[in-house]
Amino acid sequence: MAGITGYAWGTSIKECYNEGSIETVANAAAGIGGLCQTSWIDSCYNSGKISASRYVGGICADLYKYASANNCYNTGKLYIKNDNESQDVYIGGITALSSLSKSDEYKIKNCYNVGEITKAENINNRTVAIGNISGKHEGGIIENCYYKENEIKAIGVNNSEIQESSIRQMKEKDMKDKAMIDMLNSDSDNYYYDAMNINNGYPILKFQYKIQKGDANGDGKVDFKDILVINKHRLGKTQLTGIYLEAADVTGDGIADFKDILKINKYRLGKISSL
Ligand SMILES: [Ca+2]
Ligand SMILES: [Ca+2]
Repeated sequence: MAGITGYAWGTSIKECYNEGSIETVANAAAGIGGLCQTSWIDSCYNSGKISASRYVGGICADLYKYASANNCYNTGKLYIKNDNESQDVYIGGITALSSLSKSDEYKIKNCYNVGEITKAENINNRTVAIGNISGKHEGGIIENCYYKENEIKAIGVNNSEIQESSIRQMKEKDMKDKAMIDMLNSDSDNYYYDAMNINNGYPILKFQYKIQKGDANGDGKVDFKDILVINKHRLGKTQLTGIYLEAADVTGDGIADFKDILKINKYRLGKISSL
């Protein structure tokens, strides 16, 4: 059972999210995909509470073979509820289980977990594999992933050659820092700073970013700093691109120039009420 699909095979899942609670007595539950094989999961997040009896993953329950999870994050609480002492249980901030083919295409990459992970009730003698990224990792590459510091390991049971030190534990304030965005965007630009505080200050994905006209520096406010960055752009000292250029262009003529500065200044001084 999962927020988007129970079983994914030969599928690309992109820019999907789950914000609802999924609490089931079934074996497995995940925010995005249950069993994911020969599938590419990109730019997805879960913020809902997830619970099942054996396998719980923030993004996937089982990421298997020719599969990848890139640019995904979990902020939802994850837990197992299982009274059957003969059953092993697995929880992972990104995936409960991972066993990936070793290749550049199939990796867990640029992901983070800040969701609370709680241990199973009635643990007793069974295997309980709990990890901030993967509950049990059997093989394949995990790179450039992060989690908020807690007492739980990066990988619960690690049967692969992956070094856990390659997954970084961070303090909450560092994960909310602008520098975190550059770290997650090591080879892409999928994350943005949460200027509007829609994700408690943690990095958000590109498709979540809501553009506010005039906010050319993306700090959630329209003020003199935006005029400064547009002026620098106008003079060729720095270049505004993408959503920042779009935000700067309040006149809607496709460029950011002195006319935009004048309009933002009028707005700033209360002479016009909107941009
Ligand atoms: Ca601004
Ligand atoms: Ca313009």
